[in-house]
Amino acid sequence: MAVLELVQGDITRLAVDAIVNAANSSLLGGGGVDGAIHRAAGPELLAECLSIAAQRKGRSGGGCPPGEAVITGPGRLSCKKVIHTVGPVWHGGSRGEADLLAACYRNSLRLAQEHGLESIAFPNISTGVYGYPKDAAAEIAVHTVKASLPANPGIKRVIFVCYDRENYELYKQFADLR
Ligand code: AR6
Repeated sequence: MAVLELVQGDITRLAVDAIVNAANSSLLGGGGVDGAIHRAAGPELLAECLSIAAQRKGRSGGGCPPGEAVITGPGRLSCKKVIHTVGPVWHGGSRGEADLLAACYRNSLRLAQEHGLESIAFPNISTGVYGYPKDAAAEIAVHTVKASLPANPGIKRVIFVCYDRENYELYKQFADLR
């Protein structure tokens, strides 16, 4: 079974196989963790995202609809791959936000498994600009990852990376994170 870890800090600094980006449907970058990842990765990452967005143009939801995930190379980052997933915008909870957020974690893990990536770092998807309540998002993140591990046996380490103190304190309440 994979080890679940908790870290407070900047996800771009982590030595892992896969870094997950909380992107938007255009895949063309933005603020928050998306901005930090693109700044650290450089223009090669944006070029790859542009090409994926162009290939997927015309599908509903644009380059990457909420809940789905795509994978690129790392640009200048030291990881092997970046997995870009799009979290739901919080609208009060009645628009399928919980299912979409869970799908982000599930689809990211599936892509990591398919690409032979053994360690994966997640930011707290949707809890910044997209306004998802942090406590509910933490619960979904930890629960979904645990439930998805048996189907993805190649994954040995999952790291939850909390940038802000509030998220870090919330995740600390899960006794099985180390
Ligand atoms: N490392 C780890 N986590 C970070 C970092 C970092 N360097 N910087 C911020 N966070 P957000 P969202 C945390 O807003 O809510 C973008 O513009 C932050 O504290 O990045 O999914 C995209 O392009 C927060 O807990 O993502 C989309 O348009 C978490 O990352 C939109 O924001 C997520 O915050 C996506 O919104």
